[in-house]
Amino acid sequence: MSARRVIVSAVSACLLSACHEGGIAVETESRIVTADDVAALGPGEVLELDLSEGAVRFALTDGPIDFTRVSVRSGDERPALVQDLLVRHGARWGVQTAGAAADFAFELDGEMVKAATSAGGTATFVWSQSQALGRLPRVDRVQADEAGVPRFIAGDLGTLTGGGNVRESARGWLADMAPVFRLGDETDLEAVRHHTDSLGKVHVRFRQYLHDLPVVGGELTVHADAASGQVQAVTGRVVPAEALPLAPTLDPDEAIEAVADRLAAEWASVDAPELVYVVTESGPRLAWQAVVEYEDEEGPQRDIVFADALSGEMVARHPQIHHVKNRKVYDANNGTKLPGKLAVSEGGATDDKVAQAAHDLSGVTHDFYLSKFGRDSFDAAGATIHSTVHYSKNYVNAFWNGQQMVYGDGDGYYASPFAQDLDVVAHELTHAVTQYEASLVYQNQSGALNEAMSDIMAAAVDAYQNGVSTKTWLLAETCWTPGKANDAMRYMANPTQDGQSYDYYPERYTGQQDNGGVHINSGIANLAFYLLSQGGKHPRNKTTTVVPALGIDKAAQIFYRALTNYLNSNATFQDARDATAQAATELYGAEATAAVHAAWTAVGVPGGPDGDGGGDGETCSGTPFKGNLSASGEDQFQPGGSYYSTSKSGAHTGCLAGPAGADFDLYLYKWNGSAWAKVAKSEGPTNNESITYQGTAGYYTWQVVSASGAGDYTVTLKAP
Ligand code: L5W
Ligand code: ZN
Repeated sequence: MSARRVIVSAVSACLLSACHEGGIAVETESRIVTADDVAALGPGEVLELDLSEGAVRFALTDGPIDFTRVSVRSGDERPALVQDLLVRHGARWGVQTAGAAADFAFELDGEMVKAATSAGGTATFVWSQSQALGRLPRVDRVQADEAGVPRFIAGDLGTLTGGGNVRESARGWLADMAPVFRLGDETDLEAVRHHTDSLGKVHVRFRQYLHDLPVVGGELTVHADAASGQVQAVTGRVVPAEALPLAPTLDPDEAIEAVADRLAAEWASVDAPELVYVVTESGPRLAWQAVVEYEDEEGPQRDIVFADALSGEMVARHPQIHHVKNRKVYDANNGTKLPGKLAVSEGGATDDKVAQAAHDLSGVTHDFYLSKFGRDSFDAAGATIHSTVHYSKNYVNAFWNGQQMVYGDGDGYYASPFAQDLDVVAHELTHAVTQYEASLVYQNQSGALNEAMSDIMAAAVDAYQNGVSTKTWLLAETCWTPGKANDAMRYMANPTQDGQSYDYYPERYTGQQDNGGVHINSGIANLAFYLLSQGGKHPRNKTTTVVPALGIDKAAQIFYRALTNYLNSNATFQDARDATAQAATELYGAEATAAVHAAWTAVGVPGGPDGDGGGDGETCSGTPFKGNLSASGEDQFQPGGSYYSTSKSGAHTGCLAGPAGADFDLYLYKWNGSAWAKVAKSEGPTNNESITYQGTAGYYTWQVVSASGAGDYTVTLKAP
């Protein structure tokens, strides 16, 4: 840096009041900094200027100055990067360095810096933040929170690259920008929604996770021009990991009980407390979160409460007043005019059992979506749920008409009133959710997926309300054929049981009826969902794939995520395979993804890893291993009494051909780190068995067992 004696003219270049003396131009000593001074710094070094020793003049005579490498302070104040000061105060000071000519110069003095750094919301950025900001083409405005994390940046912030997927491109852009927000590897940003507005701007919203915990209130939205991809702003609040606790010290139930007791003498909590970070007015906290319901003088309340996981203090309460259900049920009085006469609305009740059921069961479905997916009503924005009962005469149907649900009373033989069946209500309300999300066209494969989503969520709502049982997998068993016990309208565990539905993709219906088979090909996806939830093989042995059970909760999360993020209006079954696999990977990792692929392969949908699915690839091919079991109860391991290892995920197939008349069974084991765990079995009452198992990398071995009989066998094995 050079210190030179310069004449500062009061009119031309003097930006600082200190160089005025009664309006007369005076001679002032000022240090001059140029680009060469910054270029002379060592790697990572910052030029530090103490302005209490006098003002500094920055001149562009040697070219543009990298202001991210120059800091100024006045005496004991914290240093501030000049880049940061210019971004936030340059416009007010009349200093615009971008594109300025070589004769451009400006001065900073201690008073200016003191005023700038003490102004509210102007926490100084750390070096890595400023560096990342400095990489952006043009920053017009930055607002930061008290901790110095930006919550509003506008300007020309670069371009979204990466082709068609705007969420992925925005995510990539944010990954580059992570240092601006002081985010590191502990943070994950999940794209939750995007939309393009009438001005052609696309807004992509992200939710923050920190140490794999949700950050309530941690959100960023990237705003870009949809056509050019130019990022124009990024807004929201995120929480850096710095200095936040990692683990709770308080018991979740006790912590929630203590805060709920302060709200009301009587309360009920929905679901188990969840560990989260929550953004509060006094900064982020690690907290136990729970939904608590109680009543006070204003009526029923539903709050999300947050108890500090270390101190127990109630650090936040998010009233869900706008989340309180809003339902209206109308009576068509056996006519077809909609919506009919209002029969019951929120907070009320009616003697009409069918109208009351429509009210109650739409409430259960609403609560399911809110508690399982955080979704507030079918539009995810608290829309009122309208239903009409007693529609038409002897009407054996129910539907969502794009705006409301409509229920017939049935004819007493095929069906009793549809509104009294939770499956039907959940099915219809899910049509509304689908309309607002993937908008699956109600025809052919996309229509079958639309129907399947409704049946699948009906099963999940049934399980939410009643627990999982064989009834979970029956659709509309409550209203269907009231005179006949134990039957149902559809059977998700074995779709062809209704005499109409299909359960195997290569055999799907391709005619014109039923909008291209929407209610009958849905069986294919219904069965995939059932197998993913409960595990097992195709009920009619159309394939040999053994699907591992994930449980209905995880399976439902996967399908919901696919519906809301990855399916589009003309999706096919293969698209559903990809969408659910993607959702599974993101939610639960490789084993769940393999289970999803196995489920689609089991129902014959093509497009799996290693080309499996589609009815091909399940034939036995591979290496034959021979053996002999000399009596019932004997067993042998293959290959060759030993085991094998794979480094890849994929299909393991084994086909056993035993001696005629014998009953041999086949098992597959995987080493779980300390023992051999049985992962698949085929125990038919015959000499032949086959298994296809989708597995991750690891050690495997096959076991052949004689249940009865003796003799030579061949087992043909294939591994990824
Ligand atoms: C009612 C229960 C399910 C409606 N709608 C349906 O799309 C339903 C048939 C009868 O699949
Ligand atoms: Zn339907």
